[in-house]
Amino acid sequence: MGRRNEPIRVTRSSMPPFAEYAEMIRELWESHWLTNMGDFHQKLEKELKEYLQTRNLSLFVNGHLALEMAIQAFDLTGEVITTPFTFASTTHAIVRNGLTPVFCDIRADDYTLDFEKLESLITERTSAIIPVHVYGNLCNVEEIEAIAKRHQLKVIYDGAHAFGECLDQKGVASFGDACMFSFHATKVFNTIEGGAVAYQDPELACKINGLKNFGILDEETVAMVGGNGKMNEFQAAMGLCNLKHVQQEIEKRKQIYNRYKNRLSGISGIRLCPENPRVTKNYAYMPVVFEGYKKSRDQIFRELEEQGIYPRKYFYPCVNAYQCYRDRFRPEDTPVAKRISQEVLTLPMYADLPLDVVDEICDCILHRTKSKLGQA
Ligand code: T4K
Repeated sequence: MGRRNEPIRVTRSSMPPFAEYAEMIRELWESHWLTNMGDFHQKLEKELKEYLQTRNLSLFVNGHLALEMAIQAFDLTGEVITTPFTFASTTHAIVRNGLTPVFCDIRADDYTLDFEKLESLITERTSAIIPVHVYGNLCNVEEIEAIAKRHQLKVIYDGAHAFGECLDQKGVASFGDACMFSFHATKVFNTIEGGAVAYQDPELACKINGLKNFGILDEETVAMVGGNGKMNEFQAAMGLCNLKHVQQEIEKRKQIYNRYKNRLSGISGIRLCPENPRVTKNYAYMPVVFEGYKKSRDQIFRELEEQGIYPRKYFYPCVNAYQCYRDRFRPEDTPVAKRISQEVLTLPMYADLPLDVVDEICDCILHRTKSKLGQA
């Protein structure tokens, strides 16, 4: 199989029909109101509260600042327990708040924080737990929150991958003290860049909304040392357009997922995430773990690359192996996360990915190819 003209990447942004977006942003030329919680911002916040089943939600310019400022809003101190099997953002948000991350290992089946190892990491300095619904695999919220309650800890979920998911029909935003969502271009629902934090305590509204706007409460009152985390009107307009199509996009992703599942499940050495019948999935990612398979993860990565197909090694390396954290943490302390990061490949997944390309990817994984290894 030769290299294709158009590369197939791990994902491709969902976009509304151009005319829909153009029509919506025409209003901005008329109003000249481009940012600072304008009409589109307010409308999107309202629509997302409904979609995500939450009473309290604040939009942000990106998911990272939503998490960073949510952490700030809770006035946490000392240590925060989190997972090393995630994107850089989760840990950086903790560290940039002056807090110490404590890494808990992950579960070997769904790669979420291992609640059975959680309690032994709690000290008198621990103030919160920040688990990640990684790939849209929901954490065991019941176990985590029972432990948090026993030790009076806050729980802030990194729900960057969990947009629109439900557990027993209950929106994922309803768990923990807060949940962050990412609306980055690569996510199931995007506002180009963007994010939000949903939270339970309505009293936090003033603080969270203040922090994202320099701590300004009104024209003459600056009550907090805030930053600038505001989503602009072009982003909000993109969100309003994309939200109309998101359910359809998720349906299409489901078809892709099912095709991968049909082709790759039941093969020795290939492991797909288990399906939780309680969870309504969004099919954000297609992670596959190669453990003792005839070809290694890196071999498959190279073979796909030779065909112009670019999966990603999300999340390799683990955060506790990053250069910037090397002096402080050891990946050996979280052996499951370390192993999974070396075995996992996230395959291309987006609504318009053609099924014949899915077949091509599966053929490449399942069969020997003629390419010479190591030449990619
Ligand atoms: N927590 C978790 C668990 C996260 O995964 C993330 C973000 C965050 C927090 C922080 O949320 P944000 O602040 O980002 O809202 C990408 C995304 O940039 C990042 O949002 C995401 N996680 C992470 C898992 O993936 P990269 O560095 O891998 O992106 P990049 O530029 O290599 O893009 C990947 C592929 O996506 C490209 O090969 C093609 C496609 N793509 C990319 C862009 C930028 C598009 O189709 N359109 C685009 O505009 O980080």
